[in-house]
Amino acid sequence: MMCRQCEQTQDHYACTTVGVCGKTAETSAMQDTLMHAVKSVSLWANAAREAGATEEELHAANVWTIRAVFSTLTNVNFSEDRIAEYIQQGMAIKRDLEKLSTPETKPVGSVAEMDLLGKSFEELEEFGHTVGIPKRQEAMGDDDCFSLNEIATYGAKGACAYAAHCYQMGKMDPAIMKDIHQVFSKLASDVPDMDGLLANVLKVGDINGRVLAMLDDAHATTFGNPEPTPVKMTATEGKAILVSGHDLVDLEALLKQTEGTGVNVYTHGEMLPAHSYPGLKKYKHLVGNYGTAWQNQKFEFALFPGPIIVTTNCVLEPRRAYRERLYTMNEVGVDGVAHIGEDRDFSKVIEQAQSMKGFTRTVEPPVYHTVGFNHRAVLPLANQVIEAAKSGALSRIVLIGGCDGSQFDRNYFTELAEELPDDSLILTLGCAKNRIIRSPKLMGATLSNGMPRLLDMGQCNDSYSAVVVATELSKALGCTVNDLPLSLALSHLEQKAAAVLLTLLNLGVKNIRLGPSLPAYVTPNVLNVLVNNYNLMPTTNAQDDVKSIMAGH
Ligand code: SF4
Ligand code: SF3
Repeated sequence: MMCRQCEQTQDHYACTTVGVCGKTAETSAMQDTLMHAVKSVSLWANAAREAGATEEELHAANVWTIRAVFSTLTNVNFSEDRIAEYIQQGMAIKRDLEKLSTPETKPVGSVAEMDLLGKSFEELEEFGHTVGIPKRQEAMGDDDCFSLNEIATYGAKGACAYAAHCYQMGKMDPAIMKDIHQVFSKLASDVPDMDGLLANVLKVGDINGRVLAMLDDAHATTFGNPEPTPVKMTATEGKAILVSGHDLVDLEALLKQTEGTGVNVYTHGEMLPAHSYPGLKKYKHLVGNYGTAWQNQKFEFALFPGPIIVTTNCVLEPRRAYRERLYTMNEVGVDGVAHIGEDRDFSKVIEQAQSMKGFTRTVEPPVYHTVGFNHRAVLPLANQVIEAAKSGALSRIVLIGGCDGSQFDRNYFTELAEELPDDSLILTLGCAKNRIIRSPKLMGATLSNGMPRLLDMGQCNDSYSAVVVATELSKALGCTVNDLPLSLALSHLEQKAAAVLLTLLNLGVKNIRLGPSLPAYVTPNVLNVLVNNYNLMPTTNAQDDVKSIMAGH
């Protein structure tokens, strides 16, 4: 196996025997086959479009693409069976697409011609070894071009995951799907076309920006505009179900089904911002948040006194202590763990919650954390922010966003937040916030004008908020985003963060700090391009980086 798609990869090189995430070599090979199938389906989807196929005819291919790709993200699907199922579905879809294309639009080459329909499990896995990183890199014959191919692949994975979230709310943009299929078609080629591959990387950034805008709109349309809301971070006596992941639609379905059952619902990890949506917080039994970020779930889930539902990333191979009360949904999969289907029938989960003790006492005094500083809530404060900056009450805005993880050096981001002067404003996004919001130094901190210093903008899915705020502030101040008193520090781990980074780069945003280490798939030459064109900076240490940030760098 060779997988290096995430930041926590072994020795910052690649996972070669078993994933640091727990992915086996067998599942990794199966995922390599699946990604090859995605490229094949993409080639045929392009051909069908060129031949005049309607969006209705392409619908199955569109939905399959985003879901199949989402299943290959870090910490999403460890089930080889489920990955094999996606491959078979893809191969059947490919055959349908072949019928929609014409001899003139028909793609050629081994990726287009791959056909694994009906192949055995072993054959599917075996095929993966022939299309893994080493083979493809060798075929391309140019490490820098292959690095660009990988950057676009991982960014496109993140964009597909966000598109899958949109689709949960019934939103899908045919123009975006066309672009996604074009990106994967380009990635199917092993021609070392440096300029074309670089353009493909930026195209992924553009696509992801559009997907994030659609997701932001879909959330607000479905659940109302997020608003600052204090969330109880401590337990309430009673039966309980915990929901993790990013998918608000699943949470809503659970809230509807648990209403009146006496079972309380808690959010975990990236579900925390759910409390800020009027359409969700209206449920009184959505009582609070439990736990921290994904990497602590083996301890936190074991101690939770009720069943746990993981709607999307991140899931870890469960301990025996909670395996029987863990449920996956959507693209998430772990062998031997119950999976809730598309009907979102939670009756078994509710039954199990009712049979368990739940929390036996309410923690007093309760602790609260305020969420909901989406761009819709922050922009009305823009004048206050600008006034504060002009009067000297606000020295700098620092956005700290992205993923959390188990490595100790991820404390860098908390230290960075703590080291920043008291007159700076900190915006957070993604599960990286989980360490920061518990910092005694930052809890409840305010600027001299009374504004909270820590504004929680939401999930990584809400990254569009940061783009809107930066763009609107730059308009109000008559400068570019790069001239704002704004610094960005991105804590990356998985492919959604890679997609957000590409979106920022595509928008021309410079001076981003990236850590805790650089991706293993970026070669020194490609890194030079990113440094020269975007002044992308690896994180160093919090003290030095704060000095540099406060000096405007
Ligand atoms: Fe390793 Fe990350 Fe790949 Fe898992 S997803 S196998 S941790 S590189
Ligand atoms: Fe976190 Fe998995 Fe990336 Fe949504 S939940 S940010 S790591």
